[in-house]
Amino acid sequence: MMEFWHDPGCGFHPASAMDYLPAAQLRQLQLHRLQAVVRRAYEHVALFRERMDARGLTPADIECLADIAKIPFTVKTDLRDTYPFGLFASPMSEVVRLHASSGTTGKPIVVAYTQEDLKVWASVMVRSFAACGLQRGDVIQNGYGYGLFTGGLGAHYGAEALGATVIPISGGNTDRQIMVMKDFGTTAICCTPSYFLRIIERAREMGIELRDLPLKAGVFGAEPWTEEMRKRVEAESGIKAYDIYGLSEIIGPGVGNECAHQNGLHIFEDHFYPEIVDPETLDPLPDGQEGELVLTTLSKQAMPMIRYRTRDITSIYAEPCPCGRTIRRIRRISRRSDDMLILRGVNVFHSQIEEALLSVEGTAPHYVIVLTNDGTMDDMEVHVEMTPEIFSDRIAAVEGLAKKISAAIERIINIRVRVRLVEPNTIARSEGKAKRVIDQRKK
Ligand code: DLL
Repeated sequence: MMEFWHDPGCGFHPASAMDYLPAAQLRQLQLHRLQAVVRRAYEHVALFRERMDARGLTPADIECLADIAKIPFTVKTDLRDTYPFGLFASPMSEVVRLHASSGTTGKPIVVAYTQEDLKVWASVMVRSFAACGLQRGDVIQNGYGYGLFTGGLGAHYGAEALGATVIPISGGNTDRQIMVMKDFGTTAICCTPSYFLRIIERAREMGIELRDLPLKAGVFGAEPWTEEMRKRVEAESGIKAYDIYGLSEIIGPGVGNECAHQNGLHIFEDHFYPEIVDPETLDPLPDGQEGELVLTTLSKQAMPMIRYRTRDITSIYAEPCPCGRTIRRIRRISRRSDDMLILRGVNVFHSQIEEALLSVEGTAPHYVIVLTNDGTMDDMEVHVEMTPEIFSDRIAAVEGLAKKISAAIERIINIRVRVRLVEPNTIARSEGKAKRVIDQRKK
């Protein structure tokens, strides 16, 4: 194990030794934990036991990792249908924290943690921060919302466990974020990528150059963002922008994180077992092939999730990462299977629009997709903000820009959509997850 102590890239912390386990040892650990978690869920969660019984399965049938494919999936509606506590596998006397995620409609979903679950969560957040090169001595400004959302407290306890100095500022109040960043010597910020764009923009208005501050890294997640967005963020702020992934149902932030190579997110596989399945047939897909990410919590006590369908679309990288971590990577999640819009028979994802418009110079990375329906057919208009420079330019330049964006979108999705350039600062800024689609279709 000695080599773990000398890895130059990972900002070493003892918890991250698990990132480098030899593959055979990791698989053995995963199997052992899978068997235990399946037993726990079978014994304590009625819905899971009934589904296993219906297939004639018992926990003893899980003899190797591949046997996971025999187990039924869990989906978001299972959490709604058993609201609030129906999937808990621990008595309330052992549950020390609840979080909830609102989703778009109806009742929220509720998730639970035992003391041990919170320790695991802090440890995977430590490993996430370490993968971003952060360590004791760093000053981490936590702009994720504190409260029922998992982002705030998840990043908070992870940053403390790392030994960094945490500033629990939560989201919003952008002027104060910038003042604190400057006065407290923030070296890393955690928030959604869309909120960081707002910070960049506001800092500029205030005459503050982010690149002149000690800020060196951003730990951005909770919503899809593209490689083009990363390039913009890094170029405009002078920091390294890392991608962090997670979801409430599994633990919150810290399911996976990028390392210094910024090429895929390492999944903390000793706690979260990833599979990729075809979202239509639900058949398992081999490494390298794109499909829906399915996650199983290997150590969760209060609320084990077995084969949870995330709806997030990605693939598992088959190749090892040059950083030396043996835990596998997933490609960045740029879309969800339920984010898909069907326009004139063509499947369109927000990420494709973002990728196209950010490839054109003179656009600000602020956009919304407006869906309309004239009674016969769905239509889409993309509203994109101009940069102040372009806005003050000649009409011809503005028209040329709209054409360029439209052509860039057409190159990617093969259909022409209307592009409307709007004045700087007219598209609503988010403090958390950005709302990219405005649906004005008559239902
Ligand atoms: O967003 C947890 C989180 C907080 C992750 C802070 C990262 C940072 P939920 O609110 O339950 O949990 O939303 C989970 O958000 O299924 C994805 O669709 C999306 N998501 C989260 N991280 C990323 C990311 C938190 N890095 C849902 N890239 C997930 C793309 C992401 N999508």
